Amino acid sequence: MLTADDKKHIVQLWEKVAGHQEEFGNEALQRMFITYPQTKTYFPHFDLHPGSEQIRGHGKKVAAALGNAVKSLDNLSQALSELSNLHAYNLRVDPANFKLLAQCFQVVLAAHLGKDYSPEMHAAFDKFLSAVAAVLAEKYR
Ligand code: ZNH
Repeated sequence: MLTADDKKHIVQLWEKVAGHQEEFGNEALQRMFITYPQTKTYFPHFDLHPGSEQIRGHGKKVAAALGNAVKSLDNLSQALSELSNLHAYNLRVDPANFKLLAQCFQVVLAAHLGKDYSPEMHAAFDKFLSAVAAVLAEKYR
């Protein structure tokens, strides 16, 4: 459950991310594929080498989806409903992987934002990514 303070922090944080969405998304994915190589199994059709344009393109989509979610903090389920269908029925990504991407995204934020990624921001953003992951996983059965 996101508190009013969490929501405020998440919106503030995303203002700092907004100009770098593609770059941060790309770095988070590159990091995920190297740190947790098991995540590569979902992308057999991608070029997963460092510098891959496909990773960059996908990073842009994932970051844009997160940006949209930030605009809908009061009804994430509705905002992410199509993506939730896609992940549950088509992609069938093991939800454990959502935590791995979240972890990588947070390392990217810490590396780029430094002091601006304060413990309060970290706490709020971690709750946000967990909430997004919960929605993406809610239709699995
Ligand atoms: Zn996912 C896809 C988001 C996680 C795997 N995704 C996708 C997209 C998006 C997303 C936006 C696109 C769609 C369209 O196109 O329509 N994701 C997302 C988010 C998250 C995620 C937001 C969290 C946060 N995913 C994930 C993970 C994984 C995945 C963790 C594994 C590891 N996805 C995926 C895949 C796909 C996707 C495989 C498909 C790709 C292609 O293109 O093919």
